[in-house]
Order: sequence, then structure tokens, then C-alpha cells
Amino acid sequence: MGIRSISTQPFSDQKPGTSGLRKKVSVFQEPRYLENFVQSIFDSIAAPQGATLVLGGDGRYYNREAIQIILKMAAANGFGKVLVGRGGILSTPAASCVIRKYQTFGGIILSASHNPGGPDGDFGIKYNSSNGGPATETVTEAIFAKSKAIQAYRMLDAGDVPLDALGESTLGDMTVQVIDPVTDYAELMQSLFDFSAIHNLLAGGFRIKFDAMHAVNGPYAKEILEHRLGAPAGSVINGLPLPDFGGGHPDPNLTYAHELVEIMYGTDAPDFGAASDGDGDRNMILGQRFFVTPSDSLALLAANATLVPGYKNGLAGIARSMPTSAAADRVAQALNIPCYETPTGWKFFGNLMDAGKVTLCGEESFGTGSNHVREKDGLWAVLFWLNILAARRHPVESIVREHWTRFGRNFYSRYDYEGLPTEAAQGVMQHLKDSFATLTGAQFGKYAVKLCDDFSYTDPVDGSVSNGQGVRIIFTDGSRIIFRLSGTGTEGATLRIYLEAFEADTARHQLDAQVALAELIQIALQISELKQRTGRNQPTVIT
Ligand code: G16
Repeated sequence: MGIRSISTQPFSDQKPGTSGLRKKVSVFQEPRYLENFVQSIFDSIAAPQGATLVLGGDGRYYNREAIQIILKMAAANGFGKVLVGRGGILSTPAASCVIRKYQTFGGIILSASHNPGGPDGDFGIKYNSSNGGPATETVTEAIFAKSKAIQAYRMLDAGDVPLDALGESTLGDMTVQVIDPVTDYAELMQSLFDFSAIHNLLAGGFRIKFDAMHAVNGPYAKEILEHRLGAPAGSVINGLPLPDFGGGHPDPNLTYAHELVEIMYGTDAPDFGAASDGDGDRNMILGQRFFVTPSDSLALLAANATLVPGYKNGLAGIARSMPTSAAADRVAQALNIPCYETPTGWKFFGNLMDAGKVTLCGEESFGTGSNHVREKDGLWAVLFWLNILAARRHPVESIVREHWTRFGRNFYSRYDYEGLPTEAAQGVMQHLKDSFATLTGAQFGKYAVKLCDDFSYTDPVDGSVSNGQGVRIIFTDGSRIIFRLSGTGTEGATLRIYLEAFEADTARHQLDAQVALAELIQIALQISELKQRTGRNQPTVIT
């Protein structure tokens, strides 16, 4: 078995987005495309000879082929050992858990998260550092720079490695250890949550439904919810991971998790419903005929954290992404702990967690997590909720309503316009930026604009600055409209409008969010000229 250096030419489009490099499967299947990016990772991270790497993905189409390529490249690049999930499977939070537990140099995660899979779907790859978290922007910029100058990649001439049975094999001088993808993660969950209290809750007739959406979390949910916590068989639906997610869109929101939504809004609905995404890091939480917004979920977990064994000593701080509602800020204020506002992207939370500044983090994009790993974590959020429900013994809806009564309600909604022509979407953003001067101080109905800017973040730990992170229109009463271009799509541009209005008056908490936000939505459409500039009258998805 020899190591070959294979000459190549750069691709110009390998800039990692919000979470790694995401492209159509057909792009990754182009000769040298994956190899170039993997070599650019290896050339950027300067791993010492003999270092250990974690490798796994969400099982989507092309996962297995990519794993074999990466293993041979890791062997040719001097790695000593690679820990691979059986069958090439590791959920994103499980990969983070394994990196941390075995103190590896880093890991490569193969996923396009919530994007559809299959031969015509999406694929993705990202590098996570030794803290278990997505590489910082400094590292992803270095990878991009390498990808633009790459001349050759290294590959071991060898056959494929068997991945379907636990155990070790060798690839050149490198050991490949196939590990159970679920065990380490399940143990970590058991160390954080009161499994016997949740077990008792479920044994008492509390009914749950977890929709794994034919994605990676099926085996994790079955092991933890059904086997360890005793939920009846069938509590986990769509639990078999499929390379094309059964033709579905593995994004846990009210639009795409419709099977679960129909169950939870139907007659005889279970007490608690949840779903997670392609790679298992996102979550959606539902009560009986009741949707918990991700922003409220973060706030509520924070307010109730001391009911959970792993967080019984309280929180160091909370972090949320800028477009996420300020519901968590109100809890932080009441707890007298700091709340950080970061750009969109889980990678921005890593430094804060490593420095011990925050314990819980969350994003409006159905992501919640804590310092137990360095990724957002779908099942963790579900277990956190179940632990709170086991301790409080109230329905989901009344726990949320009680929270609003105490802290006020941040009405919240996000409008996504997917697959826009890139130029039109950029035109909307530029028009907004050009309007800052005229918008500032302007009055729209009951709303007066206090400030407008393009959000910029200075990392309080390493001082790095990230500019251009989304247009904010902030009103004098704290209401906000945010405009951002997504960094995770693979077709055209996705423009997101985030809307938030604070309401202290409990009598108005009953309102439907779309009704409470109707005026802000009209203002957003008016000032952005979105309809005129894109020709779109309706968003693709409202969450
Ligand atoms: C990724 C990031 C999240 C981000 C989300 C949406 O999630 O990790 O931090 O909030 O994308 O980003 P955007 O608005 O740029 O599309 P995931 O679950 O796709 O890895």
C-alpha cells in the first residue's frame, strides 16, 4: 500500500458557510471535489503525526463513499487513528461528545443538516476542533484559502475498510476503530438528566411522540427514549435512518415535520411531541396542540435549569444568536447572569463555553444546547424538557404560559424566502443598508425606528471581529425586524426575515403570533421592497 500524491486544480467555490461546506451531492461527486476540500482541512489544521480523528455522518446519500475516501486520505496524511461510528454514522452532537470524551485532535462530520438528501439532494462536510465544536472562522478562512491554492492531495492506495462491525482494522500505519455511535452519547445524557424521574413520568401514562424524520437520531431516540426510559414501542416514529430521509425534508418545523404536527394537533394527541433534523442537532418541541418557539424554549430551559441534575448549580451565562428573540435575555436578567448576543452559527458559542462564560446557548433555527458538548443537541433538548415536565407535572402549554406571565411574551416569527435569484436577494439587502439614514427615527404606525445597522460581533474571548451578520431594524419599544441571507442553502439565495415584538400585558398573550406581528410584517415588506424586487408574494416557510 503506497501513498500517492495526486495533482489537482483548485475549485473556487469551497468557502465554508454558516456550518461547513454544503453543496449538491452531484457537486461532491465531481472528481477531486471532496478530496480537495479534505486536503485543505488537513493542510490547515496542522495535526501532529499520529493524531486521532473522529469521523462520522448523518447517513445521507454519499456518506459511505465519502467516509472511505476520507479514511484513505487521513492515513496518507499521517493520522494514527480514526474513530468511526458504525456504518459511518454519528449524529453531530454525538460526534462532538466523542471528540471531547476521547480527547481527539478533532473530527470531520458529514452532513447537510436539515437539507434534503438523496442523489439529487445535498451533502456537506465540516471540521470540528478538539473542543468538539465547529471550527472557528479563523480556521474556516484558512481552509478556504488552502482550497484556492491546492496543487495536490494525498491518498493511500488501499481497499475499503469494513465499517459495519465494531472493532479495529488497519489502513497503512493508521488504526480505524469502529465504535458504537450511540453508547457514549447515551451515557452522557444519563449523566445530565434524572432518568428515573423521566422513567416514572412515562410509566405514569405521560405519552410522548418523537419524530426522527428517517434521519440519524432514530437509533439514538430508540435507545434512550424507548429502551432506557421505558417509553412504549412506537413512541419514536420514522426511526429508521434512510439515505434520502424517506424523500422528506428533515427539518423539524411546523411545515416539514407535518406527520408529527398532525398527531400533536389531532384528537387524542400525546402529551409531548418532538422532532429532530438530519444530523440530530436541531429540535422542535410541541405540547398538545401547542408549538413552543425555539426562542421561548431556550428561555424556558434557562429559567428551569436548576430542576435538572446536570444544571442544579445554576448557569454561568446564556448565549443566543442575534436573530433569536430576547426572551432568554429576560431570564438572564432575572437570574442576574450575563446574556451574550452572537452572529448566527453555532461556531460562535464555542469560545464562550470554553471560557466558562455561558452554560446554555440557543438559536431561533431550532437549535438549543449546553456546554456538555460544543454542538447544538436535539435529543438533549428533548430530555431537558422531559426532565422539567417530570419535575413540574404540568402540561407543556401551561408551563409556557406561566413563563410568559412571569417574564412577558416575546412574540416571534421567521419568514423564509427560499431559492431566490441571488442578485435579487442581494439587492434587497443592499437597498435596506442604503436606507439606514432615512429609516432611523422614522415612524411606522405605533413603531418608531430607534436604530438600524448591519450587525457586527467582537468575540469577547479572542477579540476576533465578524462583520455583515444581518440587518437589524430596532424599534423604540424593543421590537425588531432582522433581515439576513442564509449561509446554509445550496440553491440561489434564501432570505430570512425575523420578527419580534415584546408584550408585557398578559391579556394579550393569548394572541396568535401572526396576528400580534401583523403590523411588523407589513413594515418589513414595505421597507425591504421584497415583493417588488423578488417577485415573491409569499414566503416558502413560516416558523
Ligand atoms: C446551521 C448553524 C446554525 C444556524 C443554522 C441556520 O445549523 O449551525 O447555527 O442557525 O445553520 O443558518 P442560516 O440561517 O445561515 O441558514 P444546521 O442545523 O444547519 O447545522
